[in-house]
Amino acid sequence: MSQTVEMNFDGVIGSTHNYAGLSEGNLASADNAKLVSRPRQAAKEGLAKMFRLHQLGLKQGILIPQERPHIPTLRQLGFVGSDHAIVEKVSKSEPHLLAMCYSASSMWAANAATVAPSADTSDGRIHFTPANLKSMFHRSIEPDSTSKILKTIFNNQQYFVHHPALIGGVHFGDEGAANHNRLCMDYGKQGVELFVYGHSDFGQSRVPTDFPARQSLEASMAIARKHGLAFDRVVMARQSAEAINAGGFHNDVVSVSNKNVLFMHERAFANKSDLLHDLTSAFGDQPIYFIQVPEKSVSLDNAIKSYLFNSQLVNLPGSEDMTLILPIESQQNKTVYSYLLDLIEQDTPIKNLQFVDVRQSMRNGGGPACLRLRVVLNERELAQVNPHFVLNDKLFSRLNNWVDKHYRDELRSADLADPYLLNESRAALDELTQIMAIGSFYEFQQA
Ligand code: SUG
Repeated sequence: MSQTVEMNFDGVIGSTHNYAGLSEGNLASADNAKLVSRPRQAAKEGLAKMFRLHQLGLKQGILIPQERPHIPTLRQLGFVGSDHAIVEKVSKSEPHLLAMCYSASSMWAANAATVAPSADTSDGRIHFTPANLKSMFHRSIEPDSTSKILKTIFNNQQYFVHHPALIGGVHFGDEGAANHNRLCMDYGKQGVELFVYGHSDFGQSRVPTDFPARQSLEASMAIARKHGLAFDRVVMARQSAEAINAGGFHNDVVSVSNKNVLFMHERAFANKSDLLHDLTSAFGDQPIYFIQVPEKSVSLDNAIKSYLFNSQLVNLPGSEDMTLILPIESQQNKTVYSYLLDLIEQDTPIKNLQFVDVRQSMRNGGGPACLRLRVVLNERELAQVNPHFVLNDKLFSRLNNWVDKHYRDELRSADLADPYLLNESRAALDELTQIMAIGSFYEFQQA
C-alpha cells in the first residue's frame, strides 16, 4: 500500500533574530522587547529540533530565511540612496520601522501558508496559499518571498498549485496554518478541515477583544473556496475572545490536532458545543477524540505561558500511539507537567512526551508548532519535493557549520543600525543559496 506522510517544514531561524516587541497581543514578544537576543543559539535550537524529528523517523524539510533587512520595503516607502545610507537614515528617524524590516519572523513557518492535501481538493493536487499576514506590518512583508520559496520546493504543476496571497487587507487577514487544523482517519484519506478565525468584518458583528484578532472568517472562507474543498468537510469556528485576550493570538497556541484527535483548552473556542457537533457530524460514523484540558487543571493563562498546546502531535513511524513534542517550558511548569503525566495514563491516543528547547524563539512567542508548516504528501508527491530542502544528516551538519560561521552570538536593538550587520546577513544568505543550490535567489543578489 502506498504511504502518505505528514512532513514538517521548519523555518530556519535567520541571522537577524532579535527582540523588538513588534506583536501586540503576543505576550512573550511584548514582555521580552529589547532583550538581548542570541541568533546563533536560536538557529541551533531550531536545527536541533528539526534533527530530533528526523531522528525519530519523521520526514523533515526546511524553509530558508527571508532577506533581512528588507531594503526593497524601505525603498517602496520612499527611502532613497545606497542600502547602507538607507539603514543609517531609518535607524535615526524611524528605528521601529528598521526593526520591522529586520525581523527574522519568517522563522514561524506555521504562518507561512495554508496547505490543503490532495485528498481534500477537487482537482487532486496539493494547494498552497501564502498567508498575507496583514495584521502586523513586519509580517506583511513576508508573503512574496514565502511564495517564491514554496514554488522552489514544490515545483511541479502536475502535483502542486500555488495561489497568490489573499487580497483585501485586514478584512481578509490571513495567518496561514496557525489557524488551520486538519482532522482525518488517515493522512491519505479525505479529511475535515477546521478553519479558526478571530473576527468577521462583513455579516457578523465584530466581537471586541483587547488585542488584535488576526484571522478573519472571510479569509478562511476564501481559502477553502480557492483550495477546492468540499464544504460538507469544512468547519469554520471562532476563537474565543478570552483566548485572544489571554495572549492566544493564534489558535495554535490553544489547540493542536493530529489525525482524529483534537487536543484543546476547554476555553479555546467560542460556541464550543456547535464546533464539537459540526466536527462529529462531518466525521460521520468514524471516531473522533476531543481531549479538552479543563481550566481547573491548567488555566488558559498557564497554558499560554507554558505553550502547552504549541506542540507537535505526531505518530512516530510504525506506531498507532501519538507523541506530543512540547516546549521545555511545559516540563518546567509544575502544574502543566503533572497534567501531562496524568494525560498519558488516560485512555486517549496520546501516550508519549518529548520536550524540545526552542527558548530563543519562545521569547518571541514562537513554540515548536509555530516553527513548522505541515504538508501531507503521498509517495508520488514526496518524490517531487526539491530534495535540497529535505533534512538529512549531511544538510543538518552543513547548516550547523554555516550558522557557526555567520551568526552573531548576541544582538541588541542598537546593533540594527550597524552597517556590518547588513553585510553579514547578506554574506550568510549568499552562502546559503549555494548550499541549497538555488542560484541567485534573494533580491540583493539580483541588484
Ligand atoms: O507573529 N512573533 C510572531 C510569533 C508567531 C508565532 N506563530 C504561531 N503561533 N504560529 C508573531 O507574533 C515577534 C517579533 C518581535 O517582537 O521581535 C513576532 O513576530
